[in-house]
Amino acid sequence: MHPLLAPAHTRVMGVVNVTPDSFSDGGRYLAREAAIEHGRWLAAAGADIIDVGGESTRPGAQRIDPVEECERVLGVIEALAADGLAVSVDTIHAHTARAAVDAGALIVNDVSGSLADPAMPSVIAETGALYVAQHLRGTPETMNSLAQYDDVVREVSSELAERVAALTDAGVDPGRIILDPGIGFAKVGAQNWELLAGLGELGELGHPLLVGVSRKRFLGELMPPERAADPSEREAATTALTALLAQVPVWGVRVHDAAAARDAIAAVEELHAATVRRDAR
Ligand code: PMM
Repeated sequence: MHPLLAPAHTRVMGVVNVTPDSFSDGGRYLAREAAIEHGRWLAAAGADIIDVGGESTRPGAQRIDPVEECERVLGVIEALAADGLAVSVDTIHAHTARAAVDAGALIVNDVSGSLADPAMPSVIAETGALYVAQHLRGTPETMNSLAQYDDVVREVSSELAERVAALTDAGVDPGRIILDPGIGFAKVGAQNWELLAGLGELGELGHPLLVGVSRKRFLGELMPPERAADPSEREAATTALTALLAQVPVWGVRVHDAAAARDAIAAVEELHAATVRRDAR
């Protein structure tokens, strides 16, 4: 078993979005340096894995070319991997996935679960990378219109099982596949809460689970209107969910605030250990 998948506390995956400055090449260099610094800062704050992405996946976001995407992420991945950090690459492109693994990434985090690029499964099989298959319907442009379910947990579960079958048919080791329900990806409002309530059922697929709720829109929907639109206001709700996810337990959480997630998980672990001690009396 890969050490990153071995039984341990819930892993914290810290997010680094590499967005180049549009003003000049100098600005691009600064964006890269800033991204590397941010990755180091997340690791120091307790992130076990640094997730580097060069393409926004927000609803309606513009797609970018894999060559441009590589230019954004590879230098960041190389620098963080050279520091000895566990790095994942957030990409839907097989070309970028292969280049990122060559640059030192251990994990390919694909929000499309390989639906976006038919070459992805064979790249994962060939490189032997760990692979996060996230549930998605359609593309970031179309996903919200496809958020129609009779039973969101059952349907996400069976669609993820289909992704696992496609990956293993291409030669991917099932022991290296992590599954992610894709909170906010082709799910709206209450569908996200139902999925979180149904994680036990998704766990029955037999793969580690990664969950990303951090600062997402569905958390803003709980808040008074004057705070609803600001993602940074969603941190308390994010951290509350991190604690609950650590109790499920899930394998990992993908977050922006690594320190808050690390502390929440440490508190849950401590409480669990105290409960075990008391029960043994
Ligand atoms: N969410 C976003 C991007 N990548 N990857 C995985 N595996 N799971 C997620 O939930 C996920 C992801 C969108 O969040 P961001 O725009 O804040 O990075």
